[in-house]
Amino acid sequence: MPLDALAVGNDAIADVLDEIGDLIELKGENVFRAVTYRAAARSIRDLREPLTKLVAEKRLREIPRVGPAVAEAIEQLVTTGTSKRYAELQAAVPPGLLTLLRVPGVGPATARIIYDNLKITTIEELEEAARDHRLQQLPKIQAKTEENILRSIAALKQRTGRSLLHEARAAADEMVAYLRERTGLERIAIAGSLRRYRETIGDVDLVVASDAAAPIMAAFVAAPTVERILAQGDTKSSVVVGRGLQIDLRVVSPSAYGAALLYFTGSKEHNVRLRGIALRRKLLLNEYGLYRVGAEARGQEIASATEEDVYAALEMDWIPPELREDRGEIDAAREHRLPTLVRVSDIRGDLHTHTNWTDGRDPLVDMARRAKAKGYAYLAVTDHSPGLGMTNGLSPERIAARMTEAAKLNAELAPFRILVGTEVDIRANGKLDYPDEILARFDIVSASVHSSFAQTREQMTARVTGAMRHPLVTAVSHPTGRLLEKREPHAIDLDALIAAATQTGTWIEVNGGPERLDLPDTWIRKAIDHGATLVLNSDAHAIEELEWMDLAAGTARRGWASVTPIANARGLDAMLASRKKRP
Ligand code: DGT
Ligand code: CA
Ligand code: CA
Ligand code: ZN
Repeated sequence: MPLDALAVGNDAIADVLDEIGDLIELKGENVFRAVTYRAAARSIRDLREPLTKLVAEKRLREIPRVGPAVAEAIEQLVTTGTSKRYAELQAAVPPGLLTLLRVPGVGPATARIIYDNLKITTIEELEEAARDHRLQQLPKIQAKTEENILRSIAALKQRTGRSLLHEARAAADEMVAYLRERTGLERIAIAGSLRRYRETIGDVDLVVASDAAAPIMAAFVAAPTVERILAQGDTKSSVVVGRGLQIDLRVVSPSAYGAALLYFTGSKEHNVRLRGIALRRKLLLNEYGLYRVGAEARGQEIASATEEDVYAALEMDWIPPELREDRGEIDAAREHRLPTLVRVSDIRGDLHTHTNWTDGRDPLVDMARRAKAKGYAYLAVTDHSPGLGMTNGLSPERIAARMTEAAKLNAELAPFRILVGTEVDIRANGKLDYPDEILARFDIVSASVHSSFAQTREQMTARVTGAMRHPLVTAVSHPTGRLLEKREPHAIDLDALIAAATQTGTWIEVNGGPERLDLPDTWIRKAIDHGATLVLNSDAHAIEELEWMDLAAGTARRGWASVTPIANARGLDAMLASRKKRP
């Protein structure tokens, strides 16, 4: 498919060059030529100027690793949307081969072998062949490769095309910053599922208040991150930025900003219910405002400037976006009994983090300094136990060294406190990966499952609740094991897990890792209703990932959480005192 020539960005061109590289290899041409195209693609991703500009100024050869052939292809791609070389390759290579390449673990050579021998061109056929062990009978394909292919296909099937929250947030923030700088807009807000902190995002919705829409529309579609324009109108446009993420932008008059924000924040179910309530009062609610209907009323406007105005006119309290899912929030708002939701600024410390001693990137000193700079009172470092699959898990000697390191840093950073904890593996048989005398040395023991996910619901429930009954276990981490867009939650009885939490005083984690967001929101609400204590964690493996606490807080807010049930919304002493009683 030719690219939309006027709208192509550098990343889109780089993607095509990578694809040309793949096609060259699939066709069986000299691998060196494929390498040339891929090297050029890398250079282009690092460019600080648009290719369209370089083409116009005939400066393509200034790009590192771009020779005459590649420059010609780029010029054709930028001006016509395709290139001669690209078209020839596409004609020469069966289209199914590229499909096979989409499966991680299948490179061009493997794809060739599979296609030549089995004539496979779809992922379904590939899966069937792998199940029947027909792949490992082929030359140069091992049983291990076949297993990897099956696992990759399972992961591909989990993908819905929705984006993870942090990716959508980064793209939205970048666009908002750009529009603020470039245009004279009055107000701009992120609306839609992103404002509601839904766990995955279909597309990003932006609402702008301005009386002059045209320059904002023009700036939006010309933003540097834009790869493709889907629609461009007078007050509404849609674009695609990196990784296929769509951004919708609407410009509304400042007087209707509140009504528009309310409408485009959704959810649709929340909107439908609000509209029903309005209608019963002979009022019409839409994205422009709240109006009186009926012959004599003549569409008289009641409210529209702010969300608060609209909710107030419907005789309810303003509803935080995270609650707008039609899960009882409207009745609660009418009866003035919405919870005061926890804010990320209420969190006093992070109790699940990793360093470069196991699978993290940064040393403890950097993690601690960043945590202190964020305003935290404490940070627990919870590197892994040595168990199955854990690279470099901490031995007793290294735990002792870590205690010494932490004591030294604590002297320097006081009153900030580093707590030495562990993320201890719950083995398949339910046993913890450290003996009790070692567990007893840690301030925080977080237990979690990292293996044998395929156990039955009964086995998994017994395994996890058994660990929770251990007197030295402070918390259970990422309880469902789901990886959004990648892996289903494992089978586990969460009602039983919540019951075990309340009986034993074990905390349940709300993990803010953007792939996890685990415990999920609806279960958070149940856990709170049953009196369980939660702990909000980032599970950071690098200093900047400490910011993922925001996602944990957003998820907890979607679960109607106030500060009350949250262990790490408490100061150091109160938090430590609220741990399960130790023997
Ligand atoms: P997403 O994009 O799938 O993650 O979820 P949303 O909630 O961002 O949905 P989106 O982008 O289709 O629409 C944004 C908001 O616009 C949505 O939350 C509510 C409002 N909206 C969209 N379509 C309708 C509709 O047919 N009826 C009503 N009442 N509201 C709608
Ligand atoms: Ca959306
Ligand atoms: Ca949308
Ligand atoms: Zn972890």
